[in-house]
Amino acid sequence: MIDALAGHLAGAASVVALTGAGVSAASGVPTFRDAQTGLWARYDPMELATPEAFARDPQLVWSWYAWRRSLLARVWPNDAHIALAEWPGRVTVITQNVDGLHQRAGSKAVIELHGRLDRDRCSAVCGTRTPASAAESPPPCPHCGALMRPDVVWFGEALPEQALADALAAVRGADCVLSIGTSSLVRPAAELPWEALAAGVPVGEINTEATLLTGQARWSLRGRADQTLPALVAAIRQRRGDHHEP
Ligand code: BV8
Repeated sequence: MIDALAGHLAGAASVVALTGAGVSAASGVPTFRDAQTGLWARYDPMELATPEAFARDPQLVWSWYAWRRSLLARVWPNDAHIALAEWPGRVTVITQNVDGLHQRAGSKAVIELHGRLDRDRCSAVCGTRTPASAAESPPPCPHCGALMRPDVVWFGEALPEQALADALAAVRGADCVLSIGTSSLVRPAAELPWEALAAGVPVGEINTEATLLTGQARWSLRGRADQTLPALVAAIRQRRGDHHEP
């Protein structure tokens, strides 16, 4: 299956990689559905990652993000991020992840659908954004005084308009869309491969488990992204006769 996909990708001028938490798993970043550890084991991320939770208990939500930020401080991009950063040809990464690991691996064309954990933004409407604060409690917005919050998209919140528009244009105009390390459950991100299929763009999936997309994918590789992507890049290079290292 990897050879068939490599054969198509070797001739593809424009590839889109839609990535989820499974791509960062090998870096030690827990996926959203992993059981949370320690103090946070009793909380459901889906409940905490909401504006209602922040309005109800800003300190609790802020502390959860401080814990997640502390985990991120100790992780590095893994071979999946590096394979995408060294992709043989043009690749646009559309990520649901908020960890910034694609950019740290060297990817240049990255569309972030759900924001970034290393940034804060004003919880009111002034739009002020700052680097993530290490304060114990949500600091006041330097501009309007409202509480600052992590600059991520919570459940029930709209995705950044420009990012979503760019993502839709990218998948519709691609020669191939790869859905990598995502359960394909969270919308509207999960709709992007379907938009590609509707535009006649073939879809491949790389995931450790089957998803709702698997039946529609022309190529479905069951495996870890940090092992499958490097093998796929090597197979593409071989097909192209690219023997130089990146
Ligand atoms: C919106 C930032 C509307 C925050 C995140 C009922 C039906 C349909 C939709 C809804 C509904 N009820 C509510 C909704 C909408 C909701 C939604 O989709 N809910 C789902 C769960 C039913 N969506 C929203 O609320 C979105 N907004 O709809 O707004 C609107 C419109 C206009 C105006 C106002 C409002 C906002 C969604 C964004 C939420 N924010 N993150 C934070 O991080 O704290 S989502 C968060 O969870 C992640 O960013 C990620 O996107 C998601 C988890 O998904 P995955 O990345 O796929 O990770 P997951 O753990 O699920 O899967 C990992 C996969 O990898 C697994 O399949 C595993 O097998 C695989 N894997 C593991 N290891 C590896 C691997 N694969 C390869 N290699 C490995 N090594």
